[in-house]
Amino acid sequence: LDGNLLAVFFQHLCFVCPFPISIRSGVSERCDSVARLLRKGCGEEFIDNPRVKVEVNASPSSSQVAPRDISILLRPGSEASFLVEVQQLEQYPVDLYYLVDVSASMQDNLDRLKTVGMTLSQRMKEHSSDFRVGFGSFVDKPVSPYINVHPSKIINPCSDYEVNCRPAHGFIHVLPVTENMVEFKRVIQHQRIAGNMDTPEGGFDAMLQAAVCQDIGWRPEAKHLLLVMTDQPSHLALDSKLAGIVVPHDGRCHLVGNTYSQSANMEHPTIGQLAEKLLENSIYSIFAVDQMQYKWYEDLVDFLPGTYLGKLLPKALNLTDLVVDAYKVDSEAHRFWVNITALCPNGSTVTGNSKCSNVQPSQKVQKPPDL
Ligand SMILES: [Ca+2]
Repeated sequence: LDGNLLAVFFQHLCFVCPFPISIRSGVSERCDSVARLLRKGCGEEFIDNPRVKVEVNASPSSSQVAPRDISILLRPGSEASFLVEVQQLEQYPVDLYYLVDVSASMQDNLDRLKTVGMTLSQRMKEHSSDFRVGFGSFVDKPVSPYINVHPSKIINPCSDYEVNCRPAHGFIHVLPVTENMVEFKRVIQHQRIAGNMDTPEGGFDAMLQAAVCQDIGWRPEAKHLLLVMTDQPSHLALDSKLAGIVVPHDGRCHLVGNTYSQSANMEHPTIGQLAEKLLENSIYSIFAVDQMQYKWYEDLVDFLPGTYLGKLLPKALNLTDLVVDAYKVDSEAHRFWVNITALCPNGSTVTGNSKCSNVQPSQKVQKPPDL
């Protein structure tokens, strides 16, 4: 849908026998067709037969799509339909948060961002008259073995290369989402690279904070774009055991001042945890990644809803086109066939026609997808 992220939760259902059928067939085979369960010895009265169910979260929505959450219990091969109201807000608000890996190898990209950041903002204003930007940076967990803990290296991790760079950090929220482009430009100009030891960086830690923290300044009615710029894969949950960090991530915001305070205490979030928080907060992630790491992110995006992946050319030459393309793309539902019929304000209801023309900002369009 060409508005905010609509979260539709699907769950496949099967017939279930409530107890293990036989030691030989194993617990996993309790989920099967009726005929097979009977053959395996499960009494008909015990077989659980769940029905297709559509649950709509009716809480009011101030965004362009209502309702925001729909849960569907669906059997393989079955159908369900529901009604979605789409209303174009007059100013089509968009929030774009730059989440930038500022580790040493990103120097070229960071330099480019200093010039391309404003161009990108101007291009986005062609699509939204109410466009705001924010900025945050990340590197990695600031503990050994991810950083060199020699006292001289903690202050300047790049001293061996006679380059002055700053200490590593998990996530620093630098600029809340704002319409003040002068401030945005000033903030980017002041960014400096930081040093750390190992190749993967702490991208997931930073993404989760950017998704859940109120201080980021996401507006409820806006489309939320989280632009992640990096040239390395992210550390995964459990990686940080190497540093003696064994507390699982709790999925919450931990900003003290503008810095992620639990970087050295909590593990990286799991991919599932991150996906849940992105969905909960209606956030579209855009991965702008170096070509060398493209494959790693290609494998990842299937697990993160509403994610767009783009190859970042050297020195971020194509950053503007990449973000504008990502903005235009609608995310897809995998493994489900969705049929959308738009009920237009002019009364047209042609089956399969998903678009209405000449819709005014105050008018609502209803889209009932048959699944
Ligand atoms: Ca690292």
